[in-house]
Amino acid sequence: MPQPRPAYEFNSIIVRKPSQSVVNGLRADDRGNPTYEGVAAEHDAYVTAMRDAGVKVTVLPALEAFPDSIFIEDPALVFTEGAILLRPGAATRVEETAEIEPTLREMFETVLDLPGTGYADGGDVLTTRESVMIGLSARTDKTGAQALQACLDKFDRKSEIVATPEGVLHFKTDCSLLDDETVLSTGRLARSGVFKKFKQIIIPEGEEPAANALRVNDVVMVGSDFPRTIEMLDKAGYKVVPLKTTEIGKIDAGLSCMSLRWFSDRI
Ligand code: CIR
Repeated sequence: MPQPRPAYEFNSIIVRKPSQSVVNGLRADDRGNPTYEGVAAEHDAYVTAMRDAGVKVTVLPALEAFPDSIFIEDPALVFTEGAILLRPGAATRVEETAEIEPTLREMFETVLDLPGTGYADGGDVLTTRESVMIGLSARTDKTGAQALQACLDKFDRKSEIVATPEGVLHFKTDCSLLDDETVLSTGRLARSGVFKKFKQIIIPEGEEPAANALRVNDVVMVGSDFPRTIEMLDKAGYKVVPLKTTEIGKIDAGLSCMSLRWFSDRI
């Protein structure tokens, strides 16, 4: 049987430009507004890094009515097999799904709707080679997670529902995939035992927001504000690309949030 493609191999991503309203993005604790210029610069550098990593980037226009719409990972999920339209768990973000839908219908042959009435955010979904892990959080409820499992069944993707530590926005706020056998995780998430089947690299204490890193093809993108994590991954043999996340960090976002990533067999 042919080996499945590594879960971090991508040739396509979709991003959405930040709106001026991004300064009003949702956040759990107020550490001051990000600046529009700062977010835009971080977004531009991200797009460049993606192109350098060998990915075709589709850039969608900003949506002023949706301050958090730059975080395009949350209203949908994408795979080689097709796309899934989700129902974000924050009231101000629910309609972002309708905004992304026409693009996904154009780019994917199969587009599924999350059935039922539950909620699920893409930030709670970690796609690994063996299964799709769905974290329950304040944004993803059990009904939504189970509805998502029904969609994933249609793509023949195994899935499992797991827990997100209390007070953590999304499952992937605290972890990322480094390769098919290895995850980068905060200590608090690793202690829950969800990554028993993986090698685990634990984030140094105090650098927890670095856990939302992003492996894309040969490189691992990591927030540049986290030198100890960068050094640790570098020593472990990963090719690290540091990217500034200071401004998006003020509205609880990290590197995975800014793209929908998949391997398209149509290009
Ligand atoms: C929100 O609270 O929805 C945004 N301010 C941050 C979303 C981050 N997205 C992600 O982790 N996938």
